[in-house]
Amino acid sequence: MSKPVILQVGPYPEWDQKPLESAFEVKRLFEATDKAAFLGEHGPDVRAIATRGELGADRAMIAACPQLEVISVYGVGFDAVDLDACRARGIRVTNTPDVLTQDVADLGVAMMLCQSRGMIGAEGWVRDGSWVSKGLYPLKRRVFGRKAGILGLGRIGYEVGKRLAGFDMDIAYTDIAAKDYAPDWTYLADPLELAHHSDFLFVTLAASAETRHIVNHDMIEAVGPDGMIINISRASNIDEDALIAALQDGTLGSAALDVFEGEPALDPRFLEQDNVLLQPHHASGTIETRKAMGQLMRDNLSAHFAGQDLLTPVL
Ligand code: 8YV
Repeated sequence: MSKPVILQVGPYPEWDQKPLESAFEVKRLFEATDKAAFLGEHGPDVRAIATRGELGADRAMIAACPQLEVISVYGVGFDAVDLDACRARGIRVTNTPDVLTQDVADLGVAMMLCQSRGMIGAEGWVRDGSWVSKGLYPLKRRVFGRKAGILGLGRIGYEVGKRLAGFDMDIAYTDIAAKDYAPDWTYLADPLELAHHSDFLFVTLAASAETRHIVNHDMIEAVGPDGMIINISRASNIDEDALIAALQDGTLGSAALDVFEGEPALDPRFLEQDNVLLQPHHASGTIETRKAMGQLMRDNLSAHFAGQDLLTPVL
């Protein structure tokens, strides 16, 4: 029996590539120089798309695959998949929630600690001989006991909060409603109020058209010159121009970012700022988690083609 044809949007580690290719006939879109021509040639045969969180599947890609049945996202975020186009054609969508939650939360908290304590600069201080020639490293800001805000108390936000509780932080959060699983933390319905509360504002909400630029100029100003914004969600949740301007003029103390508009080609103005920690969208990037994500991404495809229930359906 012939294998189902799938369109692979971006590369995966070798440990995913091999089993994917043994189960499916894989068309590697990411290797094509002329993507439109590639889609024109192979799209008519494609029954599934295997993609990544930040790459998704846009309307044109979906339209180029008239036999498309399912899109499997390697990642929890599915904001880059055109869900309306999928709904209109009854195309199923899956993602990889849960398996990455802990690692994403770990990196967010690590970014806060790293940036607040100036660890990147401190490393340079040792390596370039400043410790010997200039003496003590400049003093930085404490983390423990300060105020944290979590914008979006979903799975990842909750795990961030659990870690922050270990630093005796005063934790508040915003979500569409108060969460009964977070009785010790303060619920603030208004994101602006949350920003005023926060020395450290974690952006952990799932991105959508509705959340675009939810962290706007007013929110950034409210976090303030002693505050930090940590983004481990999607760049679109923050008005990046307003963020850069605030980092430049000191309206905002600092930021720690794992996601960027147009990544990996980020706005070059970020590179001129030493009050921002820049990370290459790797919050889920541990071997353990990426293996689990790859397995779940493939298991969803296999379940679909075996006529079984999808393990982690979005649509
Ligand atoms: C990426 C992510 O999928 O989970 C998400 O939504 O954006 C990430 O986990 C990962 O970087 C692999 O591309």
